[in-house]
Amino acid sequence: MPNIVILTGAGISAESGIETFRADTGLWAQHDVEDVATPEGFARDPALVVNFYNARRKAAAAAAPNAAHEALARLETHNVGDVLVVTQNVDALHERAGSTNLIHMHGTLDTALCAACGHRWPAPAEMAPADRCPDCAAPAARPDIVWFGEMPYQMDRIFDALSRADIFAAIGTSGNVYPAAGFVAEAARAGAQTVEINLERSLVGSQFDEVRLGPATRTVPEWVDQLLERG
Ligand code: BJW
Repeated sequence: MPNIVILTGAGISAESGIETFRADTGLWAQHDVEDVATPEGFARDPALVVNFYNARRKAAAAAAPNAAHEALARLETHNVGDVLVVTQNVDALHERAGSTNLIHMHGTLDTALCAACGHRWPAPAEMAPADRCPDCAAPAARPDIVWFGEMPYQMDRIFDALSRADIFAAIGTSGNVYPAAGFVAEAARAGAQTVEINLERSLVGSQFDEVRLGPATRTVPEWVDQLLERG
């Protein structure tokens, strides 16, 4: 049975109504990335950052998984291989669609993190900058999000999976942000067949064996159906 590693980015949730980052009207056109997605920005203005993520949490809760999320969940249940989804997305649409072998490498909107002791707890719909940690009581709550300059989560597990991958797919990610943009090179080094599924070629598109262009709600179910037919 093949080991299948799938990296997803904002493009897979775009048709669920969640904004991407680098589109002309995307999140980085509306907010300065240095202000809302760095530890320094959080130290300067915690209220601005917490409110940015409160609004994102509200938008994510109102969205529903689409046919692309559902197709990846279907791939996992059909047992044609060992399927690991590594998402850069902080929404919960993969798990709501039914994926269980899932890593949120850039964190999640659904938990809060104590910057003092590392404790995690379910995030309230509206976090406040002075929220206290329920474990150590420090007023040090922050969104459980990986900002620029911070180490993404579960990197050992991800690199181990990439080193054993037979198939690697990157779906709806622009290839701007590392280490995720380097996963195709890691998987190719391990001998995996690599496929990019995106509206347009990403910055690292030339490194893939195959590129499938189109909206994820069409291209991902097509790709999954072909894998399932192949058995
Ligand atoms: C569709 C579609 C549809 C649209 N259907 N497709 C120089 C060189 C190399 C690295 C660095 C460097 N200088 C600094 C770094 C490191 C830095 C980095 O990469 N910077 C770059 C900007 C250069 N990285 C970090 O700091 C990371 N940490 C780190 O490196 O630690 C050290 C380390 C060392 C060694 C090993 C491991 C670690 C941390 C990165 C944290 C990223 N954080 C953010 C924000 C937080 C999360 C959040 O708020 O949600 O994560 S930034 C933002 O970008 C977010 C995303 O997860 C991430 C990726 O974006 P994504 O998903 O690709 O979205 P878009 O909008 O860019 O693209 C959407 C795509 O979808 C497009 O391609 C569309 O075409 C497509 N699409 N609709 C199909 N319907």
